Amino acid sequence: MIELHTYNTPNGRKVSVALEEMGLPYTVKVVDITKDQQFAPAFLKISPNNRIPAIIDPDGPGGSPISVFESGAVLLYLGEKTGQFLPSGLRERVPVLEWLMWQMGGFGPMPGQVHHFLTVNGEDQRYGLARYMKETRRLYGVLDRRLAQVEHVAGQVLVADFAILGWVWRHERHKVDLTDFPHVRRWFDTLMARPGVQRGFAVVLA
Ligand SMILES: N[C@@H](CCC(=O)N[C@@H](CS)C(=O)NCC(=O)O)C(=O)O
Repeated sequence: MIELHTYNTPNGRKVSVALEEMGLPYTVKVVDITKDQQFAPAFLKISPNNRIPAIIDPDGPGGSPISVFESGAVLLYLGEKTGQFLPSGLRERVPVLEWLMWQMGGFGPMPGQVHHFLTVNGEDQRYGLARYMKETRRLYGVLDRRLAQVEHVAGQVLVADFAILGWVWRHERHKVDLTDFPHVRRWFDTLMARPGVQRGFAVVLA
């Protein structure tokens, strides 16, 4: 059974959602990042960047175990392994890769900075919070315009949606009102109504 090493965060939830949607059996190994468990030598062996999530698949390629870190790599690995939520044709795969990389490079790091600066006080907070809230809203605008044209970011529901969903799930925490982004709201409500997504958010990760 796949071991999911994770915690109750946007990046951590992407993978529990994907595993549930794919119907893959897995066990959860909680890595409590509030207690610095991400620095434990055993975890660093599978996730050298000391960040969750990571997985160990005992039944990896060729039948031998493999570990994967970085949530985007984990999602692509699981999509490739199962043939689900990741198209095989290159033309269909390109938008999945585009929107997955868009999430990994921006729509995660930027709202993550908002979460951080909300915990900072006074003058130290002002510039950082204004900068990252502005950039986060810009990214929501990009996503909203995309979702005005297509039902899901790459057409049908695919791993890129799970990656982005992990962060939109936290929109209240980074102070974004989805009524300002109606297409994101429609997409978010549709995905959150899926039984697999609901299981992925319900599994205890802390
Ligand atoms: N690019 C990484 C980012 C992972 C990441 O930032 N994880 C956070 C929780 S959401 C973490 O483990 N933080 C622990 C730390 O900062 O030491 C991924 O997508 O897997």
